[in-house]
Amino acid sequence: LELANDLWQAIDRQEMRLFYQPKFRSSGSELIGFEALLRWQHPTRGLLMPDLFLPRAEKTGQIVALGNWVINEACRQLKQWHKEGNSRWTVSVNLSALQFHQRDLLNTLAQALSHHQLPSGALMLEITETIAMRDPLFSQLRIRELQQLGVKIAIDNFGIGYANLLHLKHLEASELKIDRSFINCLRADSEDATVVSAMLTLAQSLNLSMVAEGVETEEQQRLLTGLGFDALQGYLLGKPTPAEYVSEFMTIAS
Ligand code: G
Ligand code: G
Ligand code: MN
Ligand code: NA
Repeated sequence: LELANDLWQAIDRQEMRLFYQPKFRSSGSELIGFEALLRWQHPTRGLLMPDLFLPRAEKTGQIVALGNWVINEACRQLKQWHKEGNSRWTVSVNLSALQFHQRDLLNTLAQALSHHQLPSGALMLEITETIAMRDPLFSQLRIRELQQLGVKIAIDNFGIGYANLLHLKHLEASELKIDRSFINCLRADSEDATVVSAMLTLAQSLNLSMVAEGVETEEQQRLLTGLGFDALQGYLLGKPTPAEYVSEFMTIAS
């Protein structure tokens, strides 16, 4: 409750931070972009993870202001990287249910992109499978609007919710991020490889780019690359870090 009160001032007091987790193309390991992950540098409690304050922010509606800040800050940082010569990098931003349904979302995005003079295709929005499937028709229309604006859509945490495959087809997203619970236990001799491989076939038939998150071991990296994943993310390749440290990932990539 205390946190909820502090949250109203947190943006003004510049206590919010974005950490960036790198995403690599699986063949050749080229660094292709980052997922932005919110942190709260609280004055007395230290660095707070989103699970501690986002659920409440969603209930109070504070998530909208917070989410708008995230979109603008991610665009500012991405423009900075583009100016530094990394003009092919993309940034993915997680959207909450409320944000996804919010009327103003398209304006907010269009303004942030034009203010920072970014090509809209450099920004990707992640919505969870659960959010996307709650009201499939709305999601389909909303995703179409977003695609028309030029931003890309990823279906996040795929495989743990109620994915209706027909709806998935109609959503016309760009990317499918397989939930890390499928990746975590992945080993060459495990059945999970069969499940993941089936998801891959599905994604390919729907023209979706396939991303594995939660890659923690070299064995997983080898397996996923062999299976034909397009991109990989996980602690093995890079943990979420402040923007000033992302150059460290570039040496891994080359
Ligand atoms: O960063 P971490 O792995 O602790 O993230 C925990 C959860 O918080 C994840 O589900 C992630 O998608 C979510 N999350 C992180 N940053 C944001 C954000 O800016 N907006 C929303 N809506 N969710 C976020
Ligand atoms: O729900 P979403 O997929 O957006 O959540 C991303 C969260 O997953 C972030 O909080 C991030 O810190 C976490 N994460 C990223 N890579 C790994 C990993 O390799 N292992 C684990 N356990 N968590 C990860
Ligand atoms: Mn995500
Ligand atoms: Na995810």
